[in-house]
Amino acid sequence: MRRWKHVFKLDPDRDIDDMALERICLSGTDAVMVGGTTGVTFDNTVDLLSRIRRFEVPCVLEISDREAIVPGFDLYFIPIVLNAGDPDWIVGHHHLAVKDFGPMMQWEQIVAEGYVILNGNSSAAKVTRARTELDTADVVAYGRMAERLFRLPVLYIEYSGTFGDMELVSRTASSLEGARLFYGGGIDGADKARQAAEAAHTIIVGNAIYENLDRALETVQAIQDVEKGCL
Ligand code: 1GP
Repeated sequence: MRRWKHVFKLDPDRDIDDMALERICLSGTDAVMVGGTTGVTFDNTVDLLSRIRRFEVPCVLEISDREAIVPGFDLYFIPIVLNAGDPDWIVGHHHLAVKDFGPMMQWEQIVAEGYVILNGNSSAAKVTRARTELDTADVVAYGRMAERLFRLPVLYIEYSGTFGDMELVSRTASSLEGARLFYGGGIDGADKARQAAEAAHTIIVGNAIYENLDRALETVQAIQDVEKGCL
């Protein structure tokens, strides 16, 4: 996880055919993350996991509903929404999940993510009642809280559905000393992938998979170009 540069995020509530899934899994991405905000069930999560498992790519679950926690993933990412207006998304759902599953949890497989949701129109913002009117100093402060106060290994800046402020992302990443900055939102092709990769440690590509698969796949090569320094 600490070396990932590129991740595809697949939503169990959205259809993807076998050919498209194969292209995603063989793309050279560092990992496939399974997660979504609405309509995620145990059944559609199991189904997607079993299809991804035909390939060798690391496959992780980002948990948004404790009814849809499926065994068999490589890692389990748990969002803690630092700017949620509804405290259930900071500690409430987590408390219930650990109450139910605590004795059987494999803690070494669990990665807590400090989320900051910045697109007020996204489903994630609405569900969590996120306070999205934040400037760079606010987000840098959340980053420091995530890393230094709560010792979280990941800060996830989430603009789901729209391309965000790369200056804000870059300045926040620079303020982190050890945590990784994940960026997701509106990466729809190589150009935005390059911009995001220069600002963040890891970029997440979601919606583009379903909107324009060829362009989504180009984001993998774009990251490899950034890595090689051949922009
Ligand atoms: C969503 O951050 C991811 O959780 C990716 O965002 O769907 O806008 O690519 P997009």
